[in-house]
Amino acid sequence: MAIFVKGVIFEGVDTTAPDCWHIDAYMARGGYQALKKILEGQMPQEDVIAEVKGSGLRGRGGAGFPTGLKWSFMPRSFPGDKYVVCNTDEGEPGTFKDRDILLYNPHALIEGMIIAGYAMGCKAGYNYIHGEIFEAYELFEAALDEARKAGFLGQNILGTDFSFDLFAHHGYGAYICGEETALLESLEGKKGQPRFKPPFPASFGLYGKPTTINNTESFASVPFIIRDGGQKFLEAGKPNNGGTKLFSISGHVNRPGNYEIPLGTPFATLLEMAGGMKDGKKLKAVIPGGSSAPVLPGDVMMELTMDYDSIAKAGSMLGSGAVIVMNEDVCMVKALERLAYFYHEESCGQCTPCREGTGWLYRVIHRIAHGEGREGDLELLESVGNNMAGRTICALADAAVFPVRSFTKHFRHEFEHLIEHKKSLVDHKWC
Ligand code: L3W
Ligand code: SF4
Repeated sequence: MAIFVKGVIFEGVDTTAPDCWHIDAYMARGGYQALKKILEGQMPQEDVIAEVKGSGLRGRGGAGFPTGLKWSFMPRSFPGDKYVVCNTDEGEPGTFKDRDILLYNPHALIEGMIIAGYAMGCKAGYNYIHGEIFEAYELFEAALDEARKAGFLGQNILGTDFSFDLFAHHGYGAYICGEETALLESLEGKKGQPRFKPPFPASFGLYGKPTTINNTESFASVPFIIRDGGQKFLEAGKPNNGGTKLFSISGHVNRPGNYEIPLGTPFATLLEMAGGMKDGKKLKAVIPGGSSAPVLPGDVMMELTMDYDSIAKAGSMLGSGAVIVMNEDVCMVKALERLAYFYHEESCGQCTPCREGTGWLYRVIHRIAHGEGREGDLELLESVGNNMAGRTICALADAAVFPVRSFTKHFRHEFEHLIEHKKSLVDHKWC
């Protein structure tokens, strides 16, 4: 995958060099200076959190929740253990950015997690890594060894009284383990099923202790924020949308891959960076933030900038930054069928509306896609969706409903045509 290097994580990283992930290469790029700055300069914990707050960094895993605010939820005077956990359980269809951080710049994540541990008074951290990315897992373990040998992990880091250790944990390949509380259950060795929230992990997390969970990209952005200042990070993006962000572009573009660009960059520019539309075909639709984000018509996307507020205003979500580009040949019914199958397959089954509803959605969309749709099926989809969204323990049910609502809203004529004529409006040989 190509990585277009422009942002705070991949600036100066030569991803074609086999040794780019090593600690020496990282330190030559200014790595671990942020950690030295806070430990040697004895920067108070609250100042570190204030710097992260000031950066405008918003969670890069999907929800876009302000990272500094989340850090400030951790109880300061809690007498027992507290934990910091990284969510590298990247499983959202379209998303493939976090594995590249592990493969090409793992020390940025390690340094970010150590700084987080310091700021929130934690002695241990875990990185929960998706169960199907073996090379990235092994490489991250090797990077942890390097950090330990260099004295950045372990007891009395850099001769101070701050001690912190970090462990990698290989997940099990289930999408639902990327939901933060399911991840915690899985990390504890239990079945990976979401817990009811509240309480949030900040008060009841790993082993029932205060825990902060952030996405890989969020942690990996922290060294830059501490070293160069939150203000500089903020200015790299736009107000309320600080910094640069990794976008994973897939679909009908000439150069799919990860692109790290300032938040607020026009979608048209990003598309151009990715080499434009493959075979000169027309842009039909874009899912701007991973499969859970509502789909938008191509002409709407061409007017938007890639940031949380712009995409939300248009009725979708920036999510994890997974941009799925679809050309004029895509049958939107078939595309939705594939997504519906995914959520049906990945529902953990705890909540009846999700367990049964995802199956209903899939079966109805499947029959429409296969020329067996019935009059009233679109209304049925709407009704099933209304009985799922907002009625379950976690957001997976909502995530299954959003694509159904948006596909049937923006591309209704394709569904109606298939139901009426038992034939797709477009040739869908791509699927
Ligand atoms: C303490 C409060 N903590 C909120 C914390 C909460 C969490 C964060 C955001 O879903 C989305 C989902 C997917 N006291 C708090 C509090 N928090 N209020 O803030 O919380 P929330 O519930 O808004 O989001 P979430 O459950 O983390 C994540 C969407 O992301 N998504 C999924 C992407 C998947 C991947 C992947 O596979 N790697 O990225 C994409 O769009 O649908 O809506 O930490 O504890 N009062
Ligand atoms: Fe499990 Fe679905 Fe309920 Fe989430 S909404 S807890 S995935 S059944």
